[in-house]
Amino acid sequence: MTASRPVVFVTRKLPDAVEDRLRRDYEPRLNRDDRVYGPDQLIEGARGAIAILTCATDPWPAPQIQRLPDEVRALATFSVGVEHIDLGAARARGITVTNTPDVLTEATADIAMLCLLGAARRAFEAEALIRTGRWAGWRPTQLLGLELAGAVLGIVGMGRIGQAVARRARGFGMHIHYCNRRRLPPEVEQGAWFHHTLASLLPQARFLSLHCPAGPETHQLINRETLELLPRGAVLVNTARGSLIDDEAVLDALASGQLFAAGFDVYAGEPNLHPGYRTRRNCFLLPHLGSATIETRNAMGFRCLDNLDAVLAGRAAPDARN
Ligand code: 8YV
Repeated sequence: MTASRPVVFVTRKLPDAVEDRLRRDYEPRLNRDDRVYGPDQLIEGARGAIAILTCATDPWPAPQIQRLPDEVRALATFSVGVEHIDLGAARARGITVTNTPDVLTEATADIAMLCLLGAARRAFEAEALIRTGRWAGWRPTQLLGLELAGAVLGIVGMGRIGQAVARRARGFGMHIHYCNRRRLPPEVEQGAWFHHTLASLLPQARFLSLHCPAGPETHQLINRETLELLPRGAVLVNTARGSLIDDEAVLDALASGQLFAAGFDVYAGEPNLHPGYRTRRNCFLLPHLGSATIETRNAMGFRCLDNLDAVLAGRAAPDARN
């Protein structure tokens, strides 16, 4: 007779290799159709489960966490961001929350560069010219963009992903300025120019890339006032979270030329982004692909499982956040 294995509720469809490991070690309750569950379905799915493997698309505010069955001991999120989970409420229920740092750094930094290049070199307009059959041939003045080499890239939030973007941007000949809670040691800073405040960084940044976590402190930190501090014709990149920017203000800046272009991978209210973006030509828009490589999504899943293994074995979870 085989001992019954712990039930793990998995809220979204995960890569095959991750689901295989789940089947090997647990009794997984999988989401085969990848439907986004509502609050009641999330609670229903958690019945009898000892752990939940969740995603940033599932909100876990305090009232929702309070409804969870008593047996739930771990909530592992398949994301580095944890703003969708009330960490304090989980702690109060004795539920360990874990995330997936490190493993998605390089993939997300690649997408930031794609957004930077896509915006600076007008990739949307260029693709559309070809796909709509309107390209009449090469012209000396066709779709002129902005040069990265020699320009300043301002990085807001110089954590793991911000640093990985800085490494890439240096390879493109960019000068790095950054704003962070604290100054980095020289060997990490690599000559980057530190700014104590956003107000000091923005006037320097022809290109600006956001890499700070979402939260009350960073809510709409890019707004009408801060956009005015950028040099005219700047490029804004956001691969962090949509809540960092005021969409109306950004759309006005894109229309007035205060922003030359924007490159976004994340949006407030995903997937229902502000409709104004869909019709603006000077935007390069991706559907939240930051960590979307085969290697990274597998590694994120394994990282979640390493954390669940630890909590369920009574060990400290490597990525406990609460
Ligand atoms: C995730 C992300 O893929 O890790 C994060 O915080 O933004 C993405 O890499 C996404 O949030 C799905 O959980």
